[in-house]
Amino acid sequence: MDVQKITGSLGADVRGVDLSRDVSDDMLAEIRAALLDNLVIAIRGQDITPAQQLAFARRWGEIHLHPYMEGMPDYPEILAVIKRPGDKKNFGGSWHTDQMFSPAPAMGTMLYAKEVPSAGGDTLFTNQYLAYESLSDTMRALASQLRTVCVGDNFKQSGGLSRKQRYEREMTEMKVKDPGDVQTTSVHPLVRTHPETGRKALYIGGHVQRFDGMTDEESQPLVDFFMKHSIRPEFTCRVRWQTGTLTFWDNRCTQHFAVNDYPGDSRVMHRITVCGDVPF
Ligand code: AKG
Repeated sequence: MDVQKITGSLGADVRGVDLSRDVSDDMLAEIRAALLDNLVIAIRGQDITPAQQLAFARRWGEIHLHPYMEGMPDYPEILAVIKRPGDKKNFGGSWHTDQMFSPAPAMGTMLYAKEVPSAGGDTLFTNQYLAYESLSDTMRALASQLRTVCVGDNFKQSGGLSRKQRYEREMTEMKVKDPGDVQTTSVHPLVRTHPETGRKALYIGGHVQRFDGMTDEESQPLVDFFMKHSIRPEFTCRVRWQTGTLTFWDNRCTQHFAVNDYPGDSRVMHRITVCGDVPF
């Protein structure tokens, strides 16, 4: 397996892996090491079916079902992330970490590129260990005391419309559902400890509405500071897709952002999220 870093902060291109074949335990351990070292790995040159992607994802844990989005008809565990020329909504087009509104958010996400625009459509990632470590001692101490209230459906920011109502107007092919009884508001520590590496990371993203025990007004300037800090350019990398790239990212120590810079073009990805732990 060949691993080439994308930037000095995070991200690596991985070659020499064939996910259409059985992945041995040794190979899986190498992939895990590459993920934990680089936080985001772009496994290049794959040609896999939905069943093969699902089999690979299951090696990492249970599959997390998206409470708001319908999966593919034959593979409910796989969400087709589709953007067509007329679509207003760019799924993932703000900085976030996946399913932060869940009590046990997704550990990792794998996105497999089926169709990519002729130019653009990259995904940006940012390293949240660096975001935490680069705070002053005083700010780190403050951050360690804060807990975020994370919501799946931020009515306030969306003119009173539900996520389902908004998405139905703004997307043509992605199918939205109501979450029903699934919990979509959760409180998490602003600083979390990665359960595998033991390192501390800032845990913030677009689902954060406010800090627990504080008003919206009190929270907003601090939320804005932590968001702005967490996406400083020197913490980031950019994954450029090719058809057949499978990018796997660790949601416990990163945020990501899908860039919408391909007007008139289409982009189709197959997405699977793996369940994670309750952040601590
Ligand atoms: C997500 O799957 O959570 C996204 O944000 C999509 C990222 C992308 O399409 O590049």
